[in-house]
Amino acid sequence: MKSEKILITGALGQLGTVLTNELQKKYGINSVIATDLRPNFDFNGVFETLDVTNFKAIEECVIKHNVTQIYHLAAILSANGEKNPLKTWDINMSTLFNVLEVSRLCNINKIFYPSSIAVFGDEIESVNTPQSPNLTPLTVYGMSKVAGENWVNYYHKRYGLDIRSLRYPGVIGYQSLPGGGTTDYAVDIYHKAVNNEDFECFLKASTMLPMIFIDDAIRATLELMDAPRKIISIRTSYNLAGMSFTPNELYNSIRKTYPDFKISYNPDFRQEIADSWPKSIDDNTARKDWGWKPNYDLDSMTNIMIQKLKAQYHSVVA
Ligand code: NAD
Ligand code: AKB
Repeated sequence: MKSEKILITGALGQLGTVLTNELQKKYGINSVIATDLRPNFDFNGVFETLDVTNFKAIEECVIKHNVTQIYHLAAILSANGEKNPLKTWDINMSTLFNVLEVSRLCNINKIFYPSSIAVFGDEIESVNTPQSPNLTPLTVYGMSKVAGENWVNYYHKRYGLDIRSLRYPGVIGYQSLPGGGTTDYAVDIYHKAVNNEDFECFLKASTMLPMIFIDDAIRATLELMDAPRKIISIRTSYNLAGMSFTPNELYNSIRKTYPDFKISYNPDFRQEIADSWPKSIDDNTARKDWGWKPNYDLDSMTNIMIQKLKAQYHSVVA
């Protein structure tokens, strides 16, 4: 067990729920300070209600708990972000600035900042999108992540902060629900299938997007954070790939277990966002630098998703 004290922002979100649990296993339940805007009175471990737009509140929390590492997950995602672009920019940027400044002033050892495939826009090669093309995102969320990547790089170069970052694809997991993104359909569809309900998809059947199973996403995060400092060659954010599929391919994978499952397509504003994102990602730099390799493909993910959700909804032992 290492003597680190880890602060997580946005800990009640889709990724935070699972990452908090893994960090508790790795560092000990009392070494992880989970925080979120919303309170959680049943939390298993140390929890503080914390609004990351409040600089003083973060600073006090870091000092109170002798925090040595910060995982800054709090953000507004792509689809929700488009509903109020200026507010999204404000929240995504001010929370990052606060975390960066507190980290600098309080000598935080390591920081994790999640970026996204949303940094890419309409000037990319959409198949095997490389690490460093022109970044011209079409969403305010993507713009905030591009700016965030550059600020993270700046704080590393200017102040020596050890900040590490991944451009996650759409994350798919059974433990928590997604929080307003364009890739959310790929989680929602499993919940419908397991409950024997029809599914209406907000993207077209042929929309190919990069995705990753939650176990791979969390393992990538921990592997990146454990890698020796000197091998980290990317200080903006690493491309990361898991798998790529369309709604139709996902539907067919689920139908291997639920042959009567029905899907219909009713694309909305999220179609335009998805069309501006890559179909697949070249993550060779992550593979070369710190040995990244995903373990899950579409069918292996589908098997686990169905098994775990069945257990949750129908109390079958998984
Ligand atoms: P989520 O929306 O599920 O959770 C975000 C959490 O942040 C929520 O619990 C929310 O209450 C909290 N939050 C929002 N504003 C806050 C504030 N001012 N102070 C404190 N907490 C606040 O998001 P997620 O899917 O868990 O994503 C976590 C991070 O990973 C985000 O930065 C996101 O951009 C990034 N990411 C996620 C995905 C994905 O598919 N889930 C993909 C790429 C990148
Ligand atoms: C979203 O769809 O906004 C997120 C992401 C890929 O960043 N899941």
